[in-house]
Amino acid sequence: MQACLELAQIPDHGLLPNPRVGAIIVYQSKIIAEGFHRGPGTPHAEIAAIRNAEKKGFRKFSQSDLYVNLEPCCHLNKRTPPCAPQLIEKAFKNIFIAHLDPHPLVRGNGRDQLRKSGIKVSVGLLNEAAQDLNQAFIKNQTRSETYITMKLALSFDGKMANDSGQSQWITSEASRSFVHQLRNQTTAIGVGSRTIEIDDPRLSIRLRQKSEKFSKLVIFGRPKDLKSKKVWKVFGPGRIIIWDEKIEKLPRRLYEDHGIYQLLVEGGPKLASSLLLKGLADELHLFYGRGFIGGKGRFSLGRDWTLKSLADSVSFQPQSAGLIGPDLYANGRLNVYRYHPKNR
Ligand code: AOF
Ligand code: ZN
Repeated sequence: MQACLELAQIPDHGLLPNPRVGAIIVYQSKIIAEGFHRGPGTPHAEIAAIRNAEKKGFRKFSQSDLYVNLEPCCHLNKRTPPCAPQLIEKAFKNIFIAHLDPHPLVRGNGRDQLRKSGIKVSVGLLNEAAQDLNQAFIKNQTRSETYITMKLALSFDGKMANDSGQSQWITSEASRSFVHQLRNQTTAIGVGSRTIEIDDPRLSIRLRQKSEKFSKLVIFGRPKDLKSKKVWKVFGPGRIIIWDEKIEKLPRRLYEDHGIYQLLVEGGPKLASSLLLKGLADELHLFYGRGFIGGKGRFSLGRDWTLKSLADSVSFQPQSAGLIGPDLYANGRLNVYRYHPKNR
């Protein structure tokens, strides 16, 4: 199953609304073929593995086991035909699944179809690790809400700009190019209107193919003179969403009204502070530049918070940390989403 999780992570672009899935076929204790999902409209991992096996002339599926990190799908009227019937046709001996699919039309139905055909199905190998891999998909499917990640570029003493408002550049070119990889994973980018007014960023995604270059942009508040800003040229009116409602409604409204599966918020301090304090940010990407910039901290994170004690701190669960160029990078989660259906 660990091999499935590794395969699932091969694509360097986001797959949403689809999950990351890897599959392997094992015959007589040997891996015969591997497969992984490359995104909406392309074959699911199990089918990719079967095709790869067939390409090698392999036919003994009924004496083989299949490992896949997500329950095989069984629902219709979507981009690709359901996988469960195709696995039944191959009559696998055993199928090992990490966790059930939280999609409302699956939720154990795929597993039940497979079992009815006589295939032995076991659910639960590396369950938690597999769910960690698909946090956005699980939040989308179980709550109908957008998964919200946040990138913060901070000086080493935790400021997002110096007291005169200068923020370009607190982190190095290496970190800024890594941010393009983060943008490549997401459905939409979010910024505060002050960032648009003052920094006038392009917010483009260097790594994407031309045809799918631009995702959506959510601007918090109404920036002055938007039509003269670079993002107006990059995204165009059809892809810009102006958010001026209560921030608490953000995850549901972005998901239901705008089809945004994942939002990457890129500052500034007021917006970031409010998303953090209200528990709306699900995941953090922290970049600490190596400079101490001092001052009063007009643009430090949480400047307007009035937390009574240290016990009230907003804290996250670190997942990874290291150096990117000269900068310190840490990634962590504030919210964890799990699909553990009862009686299933
Ligand atoms: C799997 N293996 O590799 C994926 C699954 O529109 P479609 O046809 O791509 O179907 C998308 C749904 O299928 C998705 O929401 C999820 O429930 C399931 N995705 N299932 O067994 C895969 N990508
Ligand atoms: Zn499928």
